[in-house]
Amino acid sequence: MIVGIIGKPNTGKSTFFNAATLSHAQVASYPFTTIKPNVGIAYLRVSCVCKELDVKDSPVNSICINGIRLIPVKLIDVAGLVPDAWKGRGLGNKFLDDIRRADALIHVIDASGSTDEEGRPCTLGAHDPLCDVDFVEREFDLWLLQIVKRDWPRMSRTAESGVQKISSMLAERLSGLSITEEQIVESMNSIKLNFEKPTNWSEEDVFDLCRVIRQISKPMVIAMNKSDLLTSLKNIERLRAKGCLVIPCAAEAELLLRRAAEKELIEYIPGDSSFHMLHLDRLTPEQKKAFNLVNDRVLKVWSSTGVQQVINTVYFDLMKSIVVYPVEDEKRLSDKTGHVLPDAYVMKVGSKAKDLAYKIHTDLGKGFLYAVDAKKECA
Ligand SMILES: Nc1nc2c(ncn2[C@@H]2O[C@H](COP(=O)(O)OP(=O)(O)O)[C@@H](O)[C@H]2O)c(=O)[nH]1
Ligand SMILES: [Mg+2]
Repeated sequence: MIVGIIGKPNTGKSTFFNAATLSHAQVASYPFTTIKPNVGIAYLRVSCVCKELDVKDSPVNSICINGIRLIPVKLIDVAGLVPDAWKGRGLGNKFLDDIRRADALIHVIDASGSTDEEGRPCTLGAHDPLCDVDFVEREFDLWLLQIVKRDWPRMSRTAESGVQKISSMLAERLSGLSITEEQIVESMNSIKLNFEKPTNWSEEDVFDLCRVIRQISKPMVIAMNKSDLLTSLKNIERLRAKGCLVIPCAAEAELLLRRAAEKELIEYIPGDSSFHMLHLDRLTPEQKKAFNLVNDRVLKVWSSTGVQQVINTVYFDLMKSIVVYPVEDEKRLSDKTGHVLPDAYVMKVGSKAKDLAYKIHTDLGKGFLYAVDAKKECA
C-alpha cells in the first residue's frame, strides 16, 4: 500500500512529506528496500497490543513508545499539479507517473488562501481554497477520460461483439494505474451503466465512469494546511459544511516539533496534542517564541498539528486497514530469537492469515499450513 501527496504548488506538500517522514527513532529492520528520492517512510500511530496483553515488547519492524506503536508505511511526494496538467502542462506527466502507484491520496490544500490557482503567492485570503478541491479532481478525471477515450469506438464495438468484456478491456487499459477490474465493475454498477451496450454510453456516461473509478480506486482525504494562519479557520469550516472529509493541518508546525524532538529539546510523539519542553536553559528566545506560537495557533485551536491524523485517516478510514502482530511462539508472543511482539503489519481488512504469511516472506506463504489467534490462545 502506498499513499500519494497531491495538490497545486506551494500548498506545503513537501513540508508535509518532510514532517511525516522525519523520525528520530528509526526502525531496526528497514522493511522497504528501494526508496526513491520522493518516496519516504511515514508512521501509522496505533495503541500497541502490548498494553492489552500486558507484556513488555521488543519491536523489530516498528517502534513502541510508552504503548504507542509506530508502524512504517510508504508515502510519495508527488509533483505539483497546475490547471491543464492532464494535457501535459507543467509537470503534468511527472504527476501522473507518480500517482499511478498510489492506493490513496492526501490532497494538501493551502487553507489560508495565500496562493493563487497556479500556486503563486498572493495576498493572504485572496484565493478561495475551495476551488482547489474541484480543480484537482477535475484534472484527474480529465486525464482518466483521455486514456479511456483513446480508441473508444473500436473498444466499445469489440466489447459488444462478445470477444472481451468492456470491464476487462478497461482494466487492461488502466492496469498501469493500479486500478483493478473489480473496481471498474463496482464503478459501472454504481452509476448503472449497461455492460452489454457500451456503444450506447454517452460522452457524459464515460466521464461519470472515470469520476467514479477515480473515487473508488484513489480515495482522497483533504489536508487543509497552513491552519496556523488566521484566514484558514473560516475556510476549513466552509469546506466541512460541504460534507468533505477534511483535516486541519499545520505541516510546518509538525516539522518544527519533530526536529525539536530529534534534538531532544522537547518531548513529543507525532500525533500528540501537546509537547513538553526540556532543557529550557538551552532554548533561545526565538525557539521559545516559535514553540509558543505552535501552542497558541495550532495545538490549542486544533488539538494537534493534524499530520499524524491525516496518515491514520488514510489508512484506517479510506483504505480500511487493520494492524496484525504475527508471532512464531504463541505462548511467549515472540519470534524465534525471543523478541516479544516483534512486528506489526498493516493489512487490508478481510485479509487471511495466508496473505499475512506471504507479506512476511514468499517462502512462508508457499509453505503456509495454519495459523492460530494467539490472543484467543492466551485467554
Ligand atoms: N504558515 C504555514 N506555512 C506553511 C505550512 N506548510 C508549508 N508552509 C509554507 O508554504 C510554502 C510552500 O511549502 P512547500 O512544502 O515547498 O510546498 P509544495 O510546493 O506544495 O511542496 C513554504 O514557504 C512553506 O514554508 C504551514 O503549515 N503553515
Ligand atoms: Mg514540493
